[in-house]
Amino acid sequence: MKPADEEQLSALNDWITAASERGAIAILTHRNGDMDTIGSALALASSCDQAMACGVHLGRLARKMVEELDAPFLKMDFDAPRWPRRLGGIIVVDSASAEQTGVELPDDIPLCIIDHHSTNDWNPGLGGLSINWAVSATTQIIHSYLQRYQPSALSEKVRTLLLAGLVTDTGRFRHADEFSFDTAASLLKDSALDYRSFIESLEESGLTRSDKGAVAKALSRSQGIDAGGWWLLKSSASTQESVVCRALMSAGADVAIVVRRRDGVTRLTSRASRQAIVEGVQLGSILDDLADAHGGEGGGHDGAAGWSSDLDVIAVESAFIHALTGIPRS
Ligand SMILES: [Mn+2]
Repeated sequence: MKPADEEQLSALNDWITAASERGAIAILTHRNGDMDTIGSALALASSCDQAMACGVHLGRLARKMVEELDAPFLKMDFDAPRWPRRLGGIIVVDSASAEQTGVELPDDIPLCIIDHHSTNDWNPGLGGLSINWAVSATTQIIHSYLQRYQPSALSEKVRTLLLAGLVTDTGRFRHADEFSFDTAASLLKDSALDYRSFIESLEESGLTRSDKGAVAKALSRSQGIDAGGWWLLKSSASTQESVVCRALMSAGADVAIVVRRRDGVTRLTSRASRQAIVEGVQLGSILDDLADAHGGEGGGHDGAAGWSSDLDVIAVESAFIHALTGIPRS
């Protein structure tokens, strides 16, 4: 770990100590919570009596994991989030912007942001702290903190949550680097966790019959386009966009996009191959720029990013194709 990272962990420890003296700490996840955000929030909350993990919505896998581990998670109402009366601070985990939390944050409460997205729109303000590491998963930052300051919090349950965030955010270690393996090895060391059955339980697709039907239809609608130097596969889906994207990537896409229109919002989900990233595609910044130019909210990682806006499906697709076509293949 770099000395600067050590300093940030120490600042985090001071921030948490000060906040817990003022009152309760809400550890807030991003909406449609994936395993990285939910695992980070639950693991960090378990290390502090004053802290509670909370958020507006859990994704399917995270919900299943929370139920299986019987982990305490407070579901919030996005219209009227109820915060504890004496709130000492809010820690937002794995969220690239305030909008991504899906709730309005009270403006007089100190904020701490813990994130790993390459695009990040936060301004933590007075009394705030921002920790953004270029790591594969936010759970790695939480693990580094717990290891250093709260090692007794690293129970089997917490290790499982942290590992689940790491395994899913690295796409089963496909987007891993040396530090991801370091974290994984350290989580498994002296642990009773059975890695094989853990992976099996993560991989149960959990798709319902109607999800499977929707995925099959989305695949039958897919189209291939030469977008400049890039082979783009695109489709639209009513649900399970990331499953459809993964299938399109397996079918040889440099870049895959899936769009969904619901409740007046068009959501574009995108993925890029490692080779495409190396040769110049950075989806997070492409979608961040498109959101700046056309409205809505966009960003993410180089290889996986999203954009939500009120444009129609055709406009969203053409804006993306135009942007991708403009990137020369290096
Ligand atoms: Mn993440």
